[in-house]
Amino acid sequence: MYRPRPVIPQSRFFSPFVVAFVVITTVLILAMTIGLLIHFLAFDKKTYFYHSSFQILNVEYTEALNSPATQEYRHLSERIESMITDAFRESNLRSEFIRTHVVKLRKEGNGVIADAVMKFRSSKRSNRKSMKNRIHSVLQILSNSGSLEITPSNEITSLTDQDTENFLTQECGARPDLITLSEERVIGGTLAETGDWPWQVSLQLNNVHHCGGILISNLWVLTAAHCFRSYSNPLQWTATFGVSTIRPILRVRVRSIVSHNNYRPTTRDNDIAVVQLERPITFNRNIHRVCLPAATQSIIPGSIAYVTGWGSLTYGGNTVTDLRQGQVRIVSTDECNEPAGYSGSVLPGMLCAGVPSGAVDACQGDSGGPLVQEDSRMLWFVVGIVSWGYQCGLPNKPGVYTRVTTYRDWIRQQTGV
Ligand code: 4AZ
Repeated sequence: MYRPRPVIPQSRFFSPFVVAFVVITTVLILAMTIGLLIHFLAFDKKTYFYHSSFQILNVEYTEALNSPATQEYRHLSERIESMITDAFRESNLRSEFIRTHVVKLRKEGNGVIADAVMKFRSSKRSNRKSMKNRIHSVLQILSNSGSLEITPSNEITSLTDQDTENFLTQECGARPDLITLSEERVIGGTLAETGDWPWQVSLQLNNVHHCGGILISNLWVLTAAHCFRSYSNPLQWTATFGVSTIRPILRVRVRSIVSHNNYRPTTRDNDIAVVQLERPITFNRNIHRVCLPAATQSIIPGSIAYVTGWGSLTYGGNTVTDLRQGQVRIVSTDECNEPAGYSGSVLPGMLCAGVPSGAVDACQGDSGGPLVQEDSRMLWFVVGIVSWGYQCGLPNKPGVYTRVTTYRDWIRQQTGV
């Protein structure tokens, strides 16, 4: 009887060696393709900075444009920044353009000139000359778009990283990086990194940290008057810069100390002082000034602020040698003055800030240091000076700060800043 032989598939295409070869080759080719893609998409890229000026024809220069603290300055800078951004987003440079920042508004004739830094990310092999030409042609679009009459300058300068750093550190309140700060359950908050709070000063008595301070110009440090109650001789004091109080990156002697004439130790009213350094310092990435708010700026209850310092982590504890930061929220003076809080001891020249649990707070040794807030343009403003509080880190007992806006004119009278 005929029985068909079972058919054993003998196709040579399915030989295990061939299968293995095909799989390995495919994987290798895929890996190489992915590797090359990653290389060209990510590692072949470099950051480039350019500077250009923009003449604004239909805005008259006024005193309000003299300081980045005013609404006028903020508003005009934001409009210019968004016009430049829109122009690049709609151009063939959209994938290279990262961000622009107006570093200065200046007066020319009756009009305004804005200096802006522009950041791009493009291939290492790209031609910088053709890049300048491409930027130039995109910026030409600005002259006939939007409500601002802008004439872009023909001059586009490519900046080194050092040039860019100089531009940004001349302006007040710029942090080198925008790091997300986390809340932690210690009064000290979390450790700061080099350059995070470049205006933070350590005021040292015979070379030992005694109080915090806030750099407001290349010559002046803002602080609390109570720091000098027992020691008012400038010869005993130095100011240090950098995150470590024991290995500072700069130490400068103090020339003079000016405490507020009406500082009252019992009520702690007018707890503010300015310290003049012996010589002007040169700003860099890790040492530069914070912005001062306008006297009229309102500080909004509930808004986020950061306090920084080398103060103790517990009431009665030791100060620390590495700078710490804590995220808090502004507490309204009414709430702060409730019977469970400070029962009316918080005066109009003071400002409260804390967290409901109390866990993040300033403490002994933080005095004189900054409470800062970020504005819509990522510039940082000092709104408070660490002044007092009932112990540290207790619920309903937020930190109390000198309200900087109240003393804006006093600061100008004493320092010219
Ligand atoms: C102090 O004694 C001090 N919790 C500073 C700030 C606070 C309390 C005390 C705020 O220098």
